[in-house]
Amino acid sequence: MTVKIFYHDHCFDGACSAAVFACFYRRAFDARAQFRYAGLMHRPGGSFGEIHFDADEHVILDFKFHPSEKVTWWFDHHQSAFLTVVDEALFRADTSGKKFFDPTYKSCTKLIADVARDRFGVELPELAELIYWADIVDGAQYPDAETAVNLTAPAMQLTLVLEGSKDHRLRQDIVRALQERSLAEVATAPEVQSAFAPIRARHERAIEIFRKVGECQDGVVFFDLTDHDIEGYNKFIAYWLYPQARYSVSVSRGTYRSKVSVGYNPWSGRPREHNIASLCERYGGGGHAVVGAVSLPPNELDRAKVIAREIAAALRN
Ligand SMILES: [Mn+2]
Repeated sequence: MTVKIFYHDHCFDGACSAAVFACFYRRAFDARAQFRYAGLMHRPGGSFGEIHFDADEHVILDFKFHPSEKVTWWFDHHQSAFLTVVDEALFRADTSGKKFFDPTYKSCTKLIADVARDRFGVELPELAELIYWADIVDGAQYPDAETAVNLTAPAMQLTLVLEGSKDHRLRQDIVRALQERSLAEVATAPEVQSAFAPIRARHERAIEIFRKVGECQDGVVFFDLTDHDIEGYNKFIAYWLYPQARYSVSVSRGTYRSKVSVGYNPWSGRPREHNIASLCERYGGGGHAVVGAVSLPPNELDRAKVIAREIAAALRN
């Protein structure tokens, strides 16, 4: 049997989903199945792009529903899994017993493992560590800021390599390795470590910049990052450096926008008393109750700074 696994690429949960499904399939259906892997990425307008169904079984994991009858297995946990009402109706009418959708799951990896155990009687105890970490990373359920920032956990290193590496062979090698080896063994492989080195260097530089510019007052830490070139930093750095801060506000300059970022520190030990989305909406931004942002054109940096200061002042009250 040839089995082609399409999975959410550049994503730790996507890679773990592919690894867990392959182990489950081997155990439940065909110990000698031949697996091929193909990463999928979200595209503007939601199209799948070019996709080739050229195996005996086609599996889509941690990614939206595809209406083709060639797709024999599907697992997803994203709220926005259906592009159209027709797709949703097709899923609801499916009687194969091989298509699963549950948006209450923090990770698709855990959904697959639970379905394997509960519906097919297949336990995968050797993958317990992988399943645990996929749930932590995809659900941002870190026990503390230290775990999210210090990057010593093998799962964190693999997450950054999978997200950042442009080498698709390396990303697929990781999917295969995760089926046979521990996270620590996979993460310490020389090819993974050499991809991780520049990512770690960028992260450490971001920490130094945050340390230099942070101003903490009345439970709000403020970062004016506009003199520095850091895009796409780890948002937990603020809470790791300033554990006493209840909120963080930062203003940064990017190529395409000036941005004000606002967040609540879940490890501050103090309750959130402000709705961050509503606060950002006052300035044309948005988000969730716990994290939000306001984006402005790149030439409105001065206005972004004023807005950031106003939001910080509002959060101090
Ligand atoms: Mn996921």
